[in-house]
Amino acid sequence: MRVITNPSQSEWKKELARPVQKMKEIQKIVKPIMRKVKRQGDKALIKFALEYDHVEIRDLLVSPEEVAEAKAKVDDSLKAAIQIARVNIEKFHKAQATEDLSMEVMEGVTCMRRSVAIQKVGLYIPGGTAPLFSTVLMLGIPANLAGCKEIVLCSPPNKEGKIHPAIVYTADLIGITKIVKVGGAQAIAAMTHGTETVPKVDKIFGPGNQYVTAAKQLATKKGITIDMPAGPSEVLVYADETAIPAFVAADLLSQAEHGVDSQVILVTNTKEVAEKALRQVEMQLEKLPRQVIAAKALSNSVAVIMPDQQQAIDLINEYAPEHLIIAVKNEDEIIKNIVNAGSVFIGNYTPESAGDYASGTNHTLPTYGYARNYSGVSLDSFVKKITYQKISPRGIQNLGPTIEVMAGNEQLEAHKNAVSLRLKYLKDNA
Ligand code: HSO
Ligand code: ZN
Repeated sequence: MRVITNPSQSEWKKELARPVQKMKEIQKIVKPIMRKVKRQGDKALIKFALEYDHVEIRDLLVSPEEVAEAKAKVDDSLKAAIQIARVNIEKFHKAQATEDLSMEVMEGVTCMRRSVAIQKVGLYIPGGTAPLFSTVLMLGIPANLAGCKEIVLCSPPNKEGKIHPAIVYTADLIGITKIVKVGGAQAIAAMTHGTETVPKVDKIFGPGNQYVTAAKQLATKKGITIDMPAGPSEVLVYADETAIPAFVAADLLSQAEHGVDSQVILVTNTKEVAEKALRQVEMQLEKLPRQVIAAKALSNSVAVIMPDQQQAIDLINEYAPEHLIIAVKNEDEIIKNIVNAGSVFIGNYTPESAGDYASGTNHTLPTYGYARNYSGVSLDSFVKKITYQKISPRGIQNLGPTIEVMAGNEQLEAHKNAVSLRLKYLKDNA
């Protein structure tokens, strides 16, 4: 990890630059995949499984027998942990529901707003070295709570042609019945265009590698929305002498172990705080099974010594971290001034892992600086809000003249007529 001291504001962008994403080149690979899936449906998915996952898939859909097999493979301690996480995530997301709105804004003019579920959603769950069954909870639970009519989950098959048992178990637990053995860009293509097995969806959620990200971007050109633009995961820890160096290091490493392109940033008020934490990083890194990945991520990462608190806050807001851990004495003061962050973890006893798994907040969060203008996934991500209005005869008499004046001034005569005809009708039939 590089260490820099008190960089001037003009240097922040360069010093905290995120790893570049070569999206254009990746899209060149992904476009033909999208096209093939559109044309050949399931046949293309089976072909890509052979080519990329090196496995022959006969049935793309996970069968009830496979669900039972997965259930038997997940041990009881994991089942109990998933249950606790599930309850917390359900509680916090259920509380996010907003009341439907109905009000008479002026006599006879009633406006309403109602949340309606996005009808068909697709959840992508990566497999590979770290099968993220926790993401099944983070996406599946709010989709259920919102009342989405169709939920399809896609995840890549392993060498035995199976999705990781914990992913299948978790999906089944929360009532997802359409679990499909397809990964990578081809999974996103399937949910974009629809195949015999995979329904075409309205919105696609979930993390993934650069191919998945590129495919999700292409999906948006086909009228489908996505949870948010994705980049590699990241954490920024702001620590002072009240922080416990071993905890700071563990938090940095928990993010670093996600992938070689993860980025971790440490901001401290003094050189001593930074040195103590970095010493701990070295010690803990040695013992990690994923130390090669974490070490590579640390090489993209930086510790910033920033004695001035206001400057530190400005730097955090400019970087807009996906995860922000605050381990400083005047935490309330800092938090009040944070305006760009995906999710904030407060105090020495709040590791990012809590939010990653089980505290109740969602772990699908804006990366790559998108915390400036995006929220993390929540119940809201699975609904859209429809507005309604109903105007009575008295209401149109009250509001009509206002509309007539505005329409007339925009020189939109037909708009004006839509009111004038009604007002005349009411007058004639009074
Ligand atoms: N830190 C990841 C989420 C995750 N961590 C899942 C472990 N499992 C992105 O927020
Ligand atoms: Zn994580």
